[in-house]
Amino acid sequence: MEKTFLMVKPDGVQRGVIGEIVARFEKKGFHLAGAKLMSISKELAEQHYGEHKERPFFGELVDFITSGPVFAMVWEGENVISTARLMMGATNPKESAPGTIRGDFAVTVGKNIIHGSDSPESAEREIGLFFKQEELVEYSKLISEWVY
Ligand code: RTP
Ligand code: MG
Repeated sequence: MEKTFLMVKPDGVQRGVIGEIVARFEKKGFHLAGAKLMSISKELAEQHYGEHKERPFFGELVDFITSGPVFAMVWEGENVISTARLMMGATNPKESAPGTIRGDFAVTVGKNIIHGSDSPESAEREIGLFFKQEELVEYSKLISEWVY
């Protein structure tokens, strides 16, 4: 089953929306396969956002993502990578539709509440950066039968 890496960013943790965000993915029918509240080191932040190294906002992005605890998660389900991105909404909350997480909870691109992997390759890479294999659980077929 497909897996993705999602993370409530420091702004989402401080604003108390972890539960609301988890609830949206649970209600959708996805399964939580791992989760932890953690601090991100500068090194991990630079690796995680490595693709943006040359962008003018890189320093700000690293400072922000290391500015407080984050809630890191692995979710699984059919098409969970692209569907989670739809549920998150556009990167810039000015453009994210109401009903999406960023559309409902965020105002600016620098504080946009949630991260989600954007492809199967980044999902695999990011899950590996944040979680050890033994921190993830497998769901039984019995549970999945109520969704698929
Ligand atoms: P994320 O990686 O955090 O899930 O966000 P994303 O895929 O929707 O957007 P991405 O292009 O990967 O950008 C990563 C994060 O960088 C910040 N950003 N700031 N100041 C700016 O113009 C700007 N552009 C992007 C955002 O916080 C974005 O989530
Ligand atoms: Mg991204």
